Amino acid sequence: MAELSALIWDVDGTLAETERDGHRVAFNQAFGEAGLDWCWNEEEYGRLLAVTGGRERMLHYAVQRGVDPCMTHVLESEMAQIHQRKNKIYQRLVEDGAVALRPGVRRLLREARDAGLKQAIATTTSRGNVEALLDACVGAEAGSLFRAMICGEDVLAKKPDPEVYLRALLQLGLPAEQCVALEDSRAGVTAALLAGVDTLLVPSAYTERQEIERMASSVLAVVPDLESAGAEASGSVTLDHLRRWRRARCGA
Ligand code: XBP
Ligand code: MG
Repeated sequence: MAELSALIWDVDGTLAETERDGHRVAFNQAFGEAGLDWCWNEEEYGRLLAVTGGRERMLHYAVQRGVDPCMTHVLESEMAQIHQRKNKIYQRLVEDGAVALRPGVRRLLREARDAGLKQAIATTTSRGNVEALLDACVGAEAGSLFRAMICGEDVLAKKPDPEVYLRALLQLGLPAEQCVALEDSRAGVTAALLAGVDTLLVPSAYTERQEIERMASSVLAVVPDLESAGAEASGSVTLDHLRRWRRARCGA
């Protein structure tokens, strides 16, 4: 079977729990500044996460609230402006320490680098948000970790479309069979699997139990976080675990 040569990392929910205390808070502040009476509580935001991409999420919400479809072009430019402001607010929150890397992320990033694996980022979020998160939570080391970074601006279709993964594979110069993706959401797992990349599911605070159960048979394994490889494989998630899960999956 193909050797494991690269890890492809999702960002929001996987590298860090960015949604509840980062993106959601920033959206609400931007709405307030724009004079909108929108306020997304934790529960509602969880439902809205089914729509990937912040701008797309806002448009979806506006249409849900019954905005006149004839006003869509006006709405789109207004949403784009609010979204830009939201990202600025998000980046400030991240700089101020609102989010931290999830358990085990730094360790596995380093283990993969030290073992000579390539690593990439494949995310739906905006590039400035990823850069702010890496600056605040990973620091100067980020430069030595990632060979490729595909963000929301780089694709025509966001997750669950596989485009972000296909582009990451292209930049890594590797076939899907040599890579493992790390994802927290249904949209992310779908995107990775459609690109042919084996996936480890690390559910985040917003991943619903039912969705986890539905995805469990399609992924390499489901672990609560990267410091706990699960009941059958004690300890933290290491490259050895990933290799073992890949072998088990292809029956080798
Ligand atoms: C998560 C997303 C993003 C963020 C908000 O992406 O769907 O839309 O919620 O970021 P992933 P933007 O899990 O692929 O990292 O407002 O920049 O879209
Ligand atoms: Mg995610």
